[in-house]
Amino acid sequence: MEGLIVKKNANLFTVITGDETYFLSARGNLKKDGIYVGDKIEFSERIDKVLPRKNLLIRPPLANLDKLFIVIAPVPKPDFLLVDKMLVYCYVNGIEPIIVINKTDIAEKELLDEVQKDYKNVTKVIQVSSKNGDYESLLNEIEGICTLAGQSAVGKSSIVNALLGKEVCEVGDLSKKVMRGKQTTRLVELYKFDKGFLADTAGFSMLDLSFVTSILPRELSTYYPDFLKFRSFCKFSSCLHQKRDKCGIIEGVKNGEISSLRYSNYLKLLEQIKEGQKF
Ligand SMILES: Nc1nc2c(ncn2[C@@H]2O[C@H](COP(=O)(O)OP(=O)(O)OP(=O)(O)O)[C@@H](O)[C@H]2O)c(=O)[nH]1
Ligand SMILES: [Mg+2]
Ligand SMILES: [Zn+2]
Repeated sequence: MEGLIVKKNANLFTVITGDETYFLSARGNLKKDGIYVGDKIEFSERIDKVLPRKNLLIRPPLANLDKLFIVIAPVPKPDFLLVDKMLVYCYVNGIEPIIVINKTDIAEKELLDEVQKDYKNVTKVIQVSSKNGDYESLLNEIEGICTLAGQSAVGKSSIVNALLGKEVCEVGDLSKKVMRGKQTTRLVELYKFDKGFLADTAGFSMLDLSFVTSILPRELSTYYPDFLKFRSFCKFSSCLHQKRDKCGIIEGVKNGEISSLRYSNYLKLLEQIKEGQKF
C-alpha cells in the first residue's frame, strides 16, 4: 500500500492513506533518518520503501513541499530581504510561493498597498487575520504539501490553529520564547485539510537559506519573475544589472515598472552571493 508520512516520533511514523491512519516502523534496511515527514512510501506491516522525492528541505525537515506560505505582518516589521530570499528558495526548489499578510486587523492600508504593488508581478499575495476569523482565502490555497514560514511572531502557529479550529500549535509572545531557549526541539507535523496538508514551522531561522551560496551571481535574476521581460533589453547577456550602462532592469526600475525595493534587495542578495556569505 502507499501512504504519506505526516509525523515522525523517534522510530514511529504516522502514515495516512486516504482516511486511514497507521503507526508504523521502518524495515531494518531502511534508515529511519532517511525518512521524512512529507515522504510518500510503500508499506506492508512496516515501511518498505520511500518513493522518489520532488524536493527535500533539511530545516524544517520536510519532503515533497508543493507550496510555501511566506507570512508577514505589520508587527514584527517585515523583513523584505528575507521575503525575497524565501522567494528565490522556492523558485530554486520548484515550490509555489504565496505571500500571506497576517494581522490585517491591525495593519495600515499603506503596508497592504505597498506589498500588493511590490509583489504583484512576483507571486500571489493574500491577506488574513487569524484573530478576526478572516482566513478563507488561505484555506482555499492549501493543496498538496504546504508549510508556513516567516519571522518569529508573525502568527504562523495562530494561523494553523485558526484554520484547524483547535489549539494544536503553541502560540506565544517573543519574549517568552527567547527565555525558554533554543533547545526546544519541535516536531514537524502535517495537518490534514480538504485538498492538502499544512505544517507549521517555528521562527524564520528554521528555513535553511544557506543554499543561496550555491547559486551563481548571474543566475540570481533568473529567479525574479518581475525582472524577466526586462532582461532581454540588457546589452550583455551576462549583465548582473548593477551598472547603468544599457541595462533593461535598471531602465525598468527608472520607469517605475520594477519595484525599487525588489531591486535594492536584489543588489544586497547579489553581494551576499558574491561573497559566498552564509545566511
Ligand atoms: N492582532 C493580531 N495578532 C495576532 C494575529 N495572529 C497572531 N497574533 C499574535 O501574534 C503573536 C505571535 O503569534 P504566533 O502564532 O506564536 O507566531 P509564530 O509566527 O508562530 O511565531 P514562532 O513560532 O516564534 O515562529 C501572538 O501574540 C498572537 O496572539 C492576528 O491576526 N492579529
Ligand atoms: Mg509558532
Ligand atoms: Zn541588466
